[in-house]
Amino acid sequence: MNNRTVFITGATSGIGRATALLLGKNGFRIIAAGRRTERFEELKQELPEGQVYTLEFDVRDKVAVKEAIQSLPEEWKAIDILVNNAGNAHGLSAIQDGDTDDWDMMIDINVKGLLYVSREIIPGMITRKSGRIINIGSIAGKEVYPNGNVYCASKFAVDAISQAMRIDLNREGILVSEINPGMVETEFSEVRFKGDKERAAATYKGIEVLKAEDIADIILFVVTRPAHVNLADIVVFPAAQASAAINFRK
Ligand code: NDP
Ligand code: 8X3
Repeated sequence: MNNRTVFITGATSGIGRATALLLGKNGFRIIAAGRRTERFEELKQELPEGQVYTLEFDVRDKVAVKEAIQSLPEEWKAIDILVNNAGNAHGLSAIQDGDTDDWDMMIDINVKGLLYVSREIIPGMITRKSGRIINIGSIAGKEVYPNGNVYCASKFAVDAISQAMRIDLNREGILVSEINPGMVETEFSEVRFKGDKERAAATYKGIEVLKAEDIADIILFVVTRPAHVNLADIVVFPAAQASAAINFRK
């Protein structure tokens, strides 16, 4: 079952990092991608030697995505599982006040980045007639919430792409799952609020939200199901949350 190779985007932080660690500790070979290379060293130290291969690229740069994936050494080229996790929210404003640079970032990273990485990795899976793709969507891709507009749109796109991938890749023997978390305490809100740690912390104040490790645990469960089982679409909330915008139990 293990000794399979997992490619994880956004492995330098939050959900991606927790997934790299958990899957790595469970014997999977990890290709960890991200931009903050200084964080790769720490990841390497926490996993057995030779179990992690790291790749630096910005998912928005389609040439860099291609070159990085094509640069993988022969023994790392056969990717069994792709976790499309890199992504973030940038800003939280009413549509009429939105910053167009923030909009570009969310669409370029969360939607186009996911597509570029997938486009480069899927052909190898098709040749081997096997593979799993896990797309990290969001409850924001199922329900729109106030001021979430373009972030929600980017995650609705991830939902549509996941459904489309599942159909197109079914005949190729590739299984596609989408995991849609509610609130998870990571660097997500710090990025959304452009480094304002106080505002980020206020998002989770008084609520017990999910941890990155909770999502990693679900990813491990999904990828260790027998080959005839596909968990296609999962929504996961903290117990205190019941929708994207309302019903927080404090
Ligand atoms: P973090 O901010 O902790 O991690 C985001 C990761 O994405 C980082 O590793 C970052 O790496 C990577 N990333 C961001 N931009 C780029 C880029 N341009 N190129 C390459 N990598 C990039 O957030 P989370 O762990 O919370 O987010 C992971 C995923 O989970 C996202 O898709 C997010 O939308 C989704 N999600 C998060 C929820 C939450 O409440 N936290 C809830 C639902 C979904 P680096 O900066 O090193 O490149
Ligand atoms: C992140 C979840 O609801 O904070 O995708 O936007 S939410």
